[in-house]
Amino acid sequence: MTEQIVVVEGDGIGAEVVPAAVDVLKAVGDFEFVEADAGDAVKAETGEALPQETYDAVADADATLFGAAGETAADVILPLREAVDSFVNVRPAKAYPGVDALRPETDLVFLRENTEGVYSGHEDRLSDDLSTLTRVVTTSASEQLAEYACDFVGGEGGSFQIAHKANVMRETDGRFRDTIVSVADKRGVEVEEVLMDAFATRVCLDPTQFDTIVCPNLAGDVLSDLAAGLVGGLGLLPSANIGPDNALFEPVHGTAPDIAGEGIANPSATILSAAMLLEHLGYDDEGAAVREAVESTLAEGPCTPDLGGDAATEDVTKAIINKLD
Ligand code: GGG
Repeated sequence: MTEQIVVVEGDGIGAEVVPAAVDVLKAVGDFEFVEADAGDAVKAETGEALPQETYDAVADADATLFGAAGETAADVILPLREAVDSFVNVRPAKAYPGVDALRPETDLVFLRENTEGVYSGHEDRLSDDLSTLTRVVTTSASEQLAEYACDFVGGEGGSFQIAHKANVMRETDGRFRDTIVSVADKRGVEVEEVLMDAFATRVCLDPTQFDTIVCPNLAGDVLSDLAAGLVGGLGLLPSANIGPDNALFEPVHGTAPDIAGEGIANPSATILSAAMLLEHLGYDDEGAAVREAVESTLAEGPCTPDLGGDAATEDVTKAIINKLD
């Protein structure tokens, strides 16, 4: 059976890094690619940022590769994650040999709650003076994340950290924390609790204190971007939005409007996201080969300007593909 991969470039550098990753996927497998639109440009043209046919295609696909969304992020990314029923956003943040990193010893994976918290979309303008946001935390979503985290660290005898702020948001982060700890306890998995503000400091000072960090939605978004700063930038962080039967893969970075259209965006994050996609579909050898090709290209060059080089997106992509032949 040929798997169907939906490809949504989105805005800005999404239109440069996603085709690069598709070329890499074509080099290692035989997939059916279906292109679908979403984002600022589509909204300007049609009035809606996420056409229903894109939502349906993503929901029905074997997997989706997504680029980036700009001003319409809330109208695109949140519903797309909902389309795959994604309860966790897996964000590895790893320093690679050859890349000038603030903290070369960094090797972390963030497991970010993916549908709730302050990204639940319940915002209201109540008056000229007052806007509100409803923060949603359910036991069921927290349990699903906790079970995934326990499996991720190998089950009984494993361990992970949880970054929360339950000392202030006692009800919402309290429920999140209590549920995660209770599931982990039943599974024989050790949990270290860290207040998320303290985590931000401690991870900068010594990232080796942490390995797998479970976070509420916004904290996972922010803290993984912080970790990107430790390893050499956002051009290096891939992510996987995992649902029970479907998944969507995207670089952690956004549209990068400052360099969009110049052909110099770092494709590594999206190509590493494609490696996660391959592994998700069961192509473990191909996924590992793509990851190794990215790692050796980061070590030997060429590299894009964000990493101190002067190569184009296309040059880096070709170098990665050459290593796969
Ligand atoms: N490729 C991911 C992207 O477009 N990031 C921009 C952004 O605003 N992300 C928010 C989020 O990941 O929840």
